[in-house]
Amino acid sequence: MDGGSGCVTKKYKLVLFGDAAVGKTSLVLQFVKGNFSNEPQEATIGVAFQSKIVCLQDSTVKFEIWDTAGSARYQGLAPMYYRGADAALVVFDITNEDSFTKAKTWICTLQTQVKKSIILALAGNKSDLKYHKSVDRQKIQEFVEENDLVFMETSAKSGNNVTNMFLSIATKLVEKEKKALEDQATSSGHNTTSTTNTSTSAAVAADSLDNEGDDMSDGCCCCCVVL
Ligand SMILES: Nc1nc2c(ncn2[C@@H]2O[C@H](COP(=O)(O)OP(=O)(O)O)[C@@H](O)[C@H]2O)c(=O)[nH]1
Ligand SMILES: [Mg+2]
Repeated sequence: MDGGSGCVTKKYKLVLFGDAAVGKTSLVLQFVKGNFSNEPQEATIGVAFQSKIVCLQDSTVKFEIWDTAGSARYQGLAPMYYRGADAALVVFDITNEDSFTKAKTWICTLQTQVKKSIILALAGNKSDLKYHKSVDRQKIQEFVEENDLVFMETSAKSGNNVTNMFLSIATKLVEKEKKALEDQATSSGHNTTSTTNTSTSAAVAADSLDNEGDDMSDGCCCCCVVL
């Protein structure tokens, strides 16, 4: 869609997975609304939906964010949510080894069950609790490299790396789509002049479905974030 600004908006489905209480809902709320609550978030029932627009230099990405419930009770529903996903963000709590083990299982499931082109990202959340860290960084790093993941330590509480994480995923999605189009053009014998440069500077605009009076669904950027 071109909202008259020359920006073409691409929609991508992004699904969050991970153990209960690792901070999935808090990360989404921090990203979409800039809010954090120390109170436990109301346990997600099945899935919660949010959306947000992210403007890169030469394209605009609309994330349709599916925040799934971490509890075992809802895990049978997972295929319904990851089917057709363009990106998955698996979250663990850096102070909780079991949640890292669970995150590895999620990554493995997604690699085997979901389309090959999916972007997989891993967030080690609660980085503000640095004195409580228990998951070994070396182990995380090895896992990230072996599986070619986007990885960041994040804090939904302080906001650390929250926007960066989503912008990195957006950038990867756009790059991947451009490459696929170029490959297609090459294989059909056409020349393409489209650029593969993706911005390192980006801007974001909130498009939460329940943002009161926020009518930015086709809008571009309100503030700049440098990756
Ligand atoms: N210290 C700290 N607490 C967090 C962070 N993210 C979430 N929490 C807390 O962890 C609990 C579970 O968060 P929630 O978003 O509901 O987790 P979810 O079950 O994975 O969606 C809540 O009490 C949050 O306030 C974080 O980055 N740092
Ligand atoms: Mg939740």
